[in-house]
Amino acid sequence: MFDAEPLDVVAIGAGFAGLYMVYRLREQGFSVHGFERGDGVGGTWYWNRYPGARCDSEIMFYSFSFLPELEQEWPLTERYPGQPDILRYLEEVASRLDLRKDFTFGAEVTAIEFDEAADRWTLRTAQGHLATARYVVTAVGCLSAANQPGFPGADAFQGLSLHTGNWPREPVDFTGKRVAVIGTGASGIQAIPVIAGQAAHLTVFQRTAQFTIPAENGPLDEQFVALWKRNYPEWRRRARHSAAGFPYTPSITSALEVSEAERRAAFEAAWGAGGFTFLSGTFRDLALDEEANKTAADFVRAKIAEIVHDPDVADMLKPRDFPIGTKRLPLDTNYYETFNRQNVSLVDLRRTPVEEITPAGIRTTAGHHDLDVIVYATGFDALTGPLEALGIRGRGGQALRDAWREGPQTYLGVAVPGFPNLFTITGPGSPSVLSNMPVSIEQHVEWIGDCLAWLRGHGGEVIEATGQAAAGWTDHVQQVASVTLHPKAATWYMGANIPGKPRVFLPYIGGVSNYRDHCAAVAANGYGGFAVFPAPAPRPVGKGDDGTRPGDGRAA
Ligand code: N01
Repeated sequence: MFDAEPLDVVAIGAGFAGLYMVYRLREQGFSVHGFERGDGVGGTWYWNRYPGARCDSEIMFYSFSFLPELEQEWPLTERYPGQPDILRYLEEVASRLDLRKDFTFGAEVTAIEFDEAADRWTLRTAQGHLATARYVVTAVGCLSAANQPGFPGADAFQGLSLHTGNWPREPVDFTGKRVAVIGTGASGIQAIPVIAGQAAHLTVFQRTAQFTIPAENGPLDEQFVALWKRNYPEWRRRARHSAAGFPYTPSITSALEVSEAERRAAFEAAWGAGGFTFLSGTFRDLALDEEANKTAADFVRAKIAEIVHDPDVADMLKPRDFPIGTKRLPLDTNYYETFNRQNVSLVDLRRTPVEEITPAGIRTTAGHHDLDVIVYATGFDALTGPLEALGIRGRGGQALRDAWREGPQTYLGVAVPGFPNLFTITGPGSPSVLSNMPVSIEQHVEWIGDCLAWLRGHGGEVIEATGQAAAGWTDHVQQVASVTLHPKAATWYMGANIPGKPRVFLPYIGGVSNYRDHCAAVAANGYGGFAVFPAPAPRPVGKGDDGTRPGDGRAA
């Protein structure tokens, strides 16, 4: 139970990040409490219960590395874990570590204000909770503020309206229903084949056609699992020191230095194997070079033409206006095949835009679609949205939303100048959504835990990223992105899906391993780029008073 005593730390969110952060700080002897708007743990996996919801990271490395016993005991059944499996996993973590007692659930944080006289944060929830703490750690995820398009008439729809990112707890039965799915990103692409299997009729409203690669999901072989479990520490090490948090070896070959036949064979093999290695494991320059990228895009467009029987529908499904991989590449199970079903139709919103939602359905410029259910698979106000929704006000009462009017300014994606003692797990400017999330979350949690231990050991109470350090890091984030094809596409990585949002590349694409080294160097250098008050006395670099080296520690 939360008893309103002043705390060392408040954490917000009870997904992977919040659970580990609260556990870590509790073990370090800090008084810490978490607030979570859902009624239980799970974060992303609590809210995204839509049919077909499944993780695109393989199950072997979509888990914590700091729980070696659970790692050995947890069943690895399917290649990709479904939403219910991941939710069960996080519930098990919460039970084993006895974490629920350190959280208040059903508590939506709406205001977090820094009191400069006391150097403390005051936090309020919509449900009336009030807390004060020296430090605040946000663990609210990158994709937790649902993007609900403002179609005229949407509120008047008499049927059921659902958003994939805010799905009800009870399963929705689509049997006999006329259903619309608006949006064909990773969520829509997972949901569409499953809903099509239940609904009387499914109409897919597509604004931008997407590339997608077969997931090739299926049961895992027992021998494979046993071998994997025996070598877990090495796989984890490789994931930490990789580009994207996956323990695979990237290709070193250019798509342009091999013959057409070799290129096709590589793409065909990766398509058959399924998964993200279609991009990273085939050729090294698909994300960097337009000509190389086009070879992969052409391959997928040819696959769409092969799979989809109706040539007009196939044509509508072929993505043409962005390089493959610049929008997050979804993995699918029978996505393109679904458009061969008699009960599925496709509406191209570029040709026939939505005019309005009516009480009975959706009217486009081509006519009216009668509907019982509308599923909005329209994505999220990514990375900045969940943070700005917390109502954070830093020095001088400045709102985070105002500080980030031209785009987020962060130092390492974990701290913001003008907002002392605030840490943002997987914030903008960190690898976050470009990586296997548990790997990036663990790195941030451990770095923050080490930082707070170091402050305590050095008598520091306030730590704040300097404006100069944040400006330098923010420039670096943009510069690294500019080497890739990403800025050429209008994507949520660029803030382009939200009207009025500044167009800057939000995550850090320099790689998980480089990023980890960078953060470790900052810590080893006495938290260079941060101002600390009271300033720590000069002391030999390396040893904190609690006996840990900054940046080195792991929880268990
Ligand atoms: O959202 P999206 P998502 N009118 O933004 C369309 C992660 N994820 O929820 O492309 C009509 O990708 C929009 O069209 P356009 C993953 O990182 C992970 O699918 O903007 N359409 C697009 O088609 C992913 O990238 C997993 O033109 C509108 C769609 O809605 C991220 O979440 C599973 C519209 C939104 O696609 C977000 O994926 C699922 C409008 N006004 C998701 N507004 C796993 O690994 C938007 N759209 C499990």
